[in-house]
Amino acid sequence: MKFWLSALKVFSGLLLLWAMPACEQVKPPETQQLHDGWQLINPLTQQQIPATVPGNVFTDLMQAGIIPDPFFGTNEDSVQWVGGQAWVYETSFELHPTLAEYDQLQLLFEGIDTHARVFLNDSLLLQADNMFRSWEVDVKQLLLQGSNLLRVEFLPADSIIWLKRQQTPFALPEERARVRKAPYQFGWDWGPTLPTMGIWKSVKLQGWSKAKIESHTLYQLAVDSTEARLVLDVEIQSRVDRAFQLELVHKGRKYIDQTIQLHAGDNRIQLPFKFSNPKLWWPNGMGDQPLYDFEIRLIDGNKPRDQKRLKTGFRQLELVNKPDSIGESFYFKINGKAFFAKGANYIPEDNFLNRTSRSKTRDLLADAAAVHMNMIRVWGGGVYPEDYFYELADSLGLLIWQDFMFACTMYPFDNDFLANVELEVTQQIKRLRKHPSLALWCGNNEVDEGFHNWGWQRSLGWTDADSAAIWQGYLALFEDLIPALVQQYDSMRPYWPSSPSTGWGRPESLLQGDVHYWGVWWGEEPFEVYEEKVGRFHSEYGFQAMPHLATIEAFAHAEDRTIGSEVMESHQKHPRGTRLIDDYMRRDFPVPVQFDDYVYVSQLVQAYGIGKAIEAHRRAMPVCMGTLYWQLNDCWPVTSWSSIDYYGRWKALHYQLKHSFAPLLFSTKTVGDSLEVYLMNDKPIAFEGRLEMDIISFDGDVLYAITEPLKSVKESSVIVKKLSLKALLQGVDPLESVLRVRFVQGLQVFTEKLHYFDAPVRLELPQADVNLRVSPKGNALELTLQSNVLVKNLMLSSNDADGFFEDNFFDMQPGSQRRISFKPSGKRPISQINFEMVSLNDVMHR
Ligand code: BMA
Repeated sequence: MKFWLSALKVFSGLLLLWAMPACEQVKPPETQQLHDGWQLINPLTQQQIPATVPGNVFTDLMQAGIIPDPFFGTNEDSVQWVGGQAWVYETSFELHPTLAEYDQLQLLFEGIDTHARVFLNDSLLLQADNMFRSWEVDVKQLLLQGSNLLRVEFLPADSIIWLKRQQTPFALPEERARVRKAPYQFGWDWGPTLPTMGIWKSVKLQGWSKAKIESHTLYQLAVDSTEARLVLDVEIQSRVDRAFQLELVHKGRKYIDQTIQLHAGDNRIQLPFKFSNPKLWWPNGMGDQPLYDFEIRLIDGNKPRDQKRLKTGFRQLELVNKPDSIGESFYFKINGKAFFAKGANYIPEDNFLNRTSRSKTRDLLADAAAVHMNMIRVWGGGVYPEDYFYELADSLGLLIWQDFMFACTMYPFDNDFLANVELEVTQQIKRLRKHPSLALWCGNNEVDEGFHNWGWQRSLGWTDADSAAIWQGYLALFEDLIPALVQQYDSMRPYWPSSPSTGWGRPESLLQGDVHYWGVWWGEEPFEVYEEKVGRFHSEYGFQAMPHLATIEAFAHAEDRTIGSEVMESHQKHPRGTRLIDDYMRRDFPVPVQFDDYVYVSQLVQAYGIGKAIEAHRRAMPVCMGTLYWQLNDCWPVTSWSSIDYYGRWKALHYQLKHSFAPLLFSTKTVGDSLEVYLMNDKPIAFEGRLEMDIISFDGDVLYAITEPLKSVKESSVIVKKLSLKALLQGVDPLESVLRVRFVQGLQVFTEKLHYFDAPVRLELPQADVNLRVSPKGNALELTLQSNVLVKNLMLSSNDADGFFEDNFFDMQPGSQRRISFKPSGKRPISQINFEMVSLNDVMHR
């Protein structure tokens, strides 16, 4: 039987060979990159300067010394003309001889930003109008032997917006919605207005003959550790009606080896197969991230006509959104296990996207994973990140909540707009669906919330008919078109129309779906409100802090480094930002006079507030099952909600996340006269040991001590101790002492929490005199710190601002010693690195 089968295979292979023209050579596709020799032309002056592709107008003009760095001082204002005029990019190239041999030659632009006409040797090739899609055009007939001229003429987005506005009877909340261009470039409450233009992604010629693989993925129908039931989904463009062989290979073994009949045109082929004993892929903190390499081969005769690699991990992911006794749940389950999502919102890493890189993204995402995050939300006002972003997320175990790029406004809904979005969304789904990290597709950011709560109907003077039409347009886009595309091309992935599902001012927002709780900050409520307003899944909430002092120094001269200066205000994009930071600081912290102290305390305020929110959300598990604060990173140096600034420097908040997101954590809550001690345990195991509670005066006297056995419950949040505050504080001055709660086994401290009885501003912190010794340790430096009294929020800093402290902004207990390792950046000799310290004690005693 076996013999006959293989004989049949050989025979059909021979048949295939015979069916091909005798002289035809089977060559896999090849590409020729067109990144060289570009010139940027100003059509108003005809001035030409060398240009970088991929790139954009601003960075080219900066490189040529024509404009100053828009990130410095108030330069953003003086470069506004750049985004307001037309620009031309031009290069010439010769076709590689090997490419000329292909039947098909296509010019591929992976991304054009945004409105442009592309000419090849004076023929109009295409008119681009969407930054988020790629463009592919047949050019074989247009290419010349010798030199070819490629010219891309850009129009400013504002001129297109203006034209489109003339053709519509009503205004949109943000007119930028009329173009498919990264929303944040038009200015945001953390970002400058720098609408770039340019060829922002790769441009290349690609040659192929007969057939090529257009897209590919593996659908995971059902996965467990004994078997994965999968479907290979491949799209093939063919110029011939002919049989090919399709193979799927992993480690030399063919999982699929099948004859497929292609017809000229687009072909979609779906082939089921099974994979035994897969090692499961888990989010960070829950297990490993094994990834499997597959090769998909399109065989013509017996040679590869095309081949693609696919790296994926096996996991079964589910969004559980079901009515329950409270309202409607919202949580994720992976490989059958419900888990608490911990993470942050991600915005583009730069205004000039050509300056981002795999290594910068790796650092950022590694910093997220290092503080126990397991989920990142790619927010809908930016761009769809590069492939490497998802590859890194796959390998770090960071699940991705992926918004489509729509944010904070209503959108057009004419047929052209919908057709444009359809292409964009289809391309993005096909590009990203193979990643095990991709958890959820979400239609938009705050569009539903905005329509129902932000008063646009009145402020924009919409008639009832306008309003109804705009809402119908919303439904057509987010409840109809986009989910249908997700269903068509990525049916195993959940879709959620809008984040949040309900605006934070409405009571239902805490009972169902996801919520962006902005009562704190936007609503100016005190941080304590975070403890009451706990929803089912917090996909946003946040508080601003100033960036690292060295980051401020990179954009402000010494004389501009004062609170409220013009330069500082141009790097604070929230209209009430400076005042709000000050107001919240005043409530709970001392307000320093010195600028550098103010920067430091602003970071403590943020860490204090967000720490309260995270603990409240985690305490409420399993009613609440996720907390993604706003925002992980910045796109330029600015005062913002980020926990890591533009230069990758950690604010106090990011250090604190190590504790707030730790799998095992104590949290305290005051309810009337009682103090409730919670123990949160995200791990699938129970820990056993002792609970130790001590009240220690700031000078080190132990005023109260109890110890008792303690066993944690796996994957839960439980109250492990309830105490009367009155009894606890007998003979204790609450402003001069701290309660230390520890979970101990033998000499090992599983987790520890310091609970203060009042806000920092009211504590009577003693004068601190921290002793610091520095000694080399391998490539790092080790700092040994010692204090006799309690030190609150000790900040270490160095003249090597890009060096990294293993821990920072921490409290030191009286009589304690800490060793902190410092990893130098390599930017200055180790012998010249020095350190400084400041604590809240110091600020209070100035
Ligand atoms: C959220 C985001 C952003 C904004 C942030 C802070 O709602 O979606 O629009 O930057 O608030 O205001």
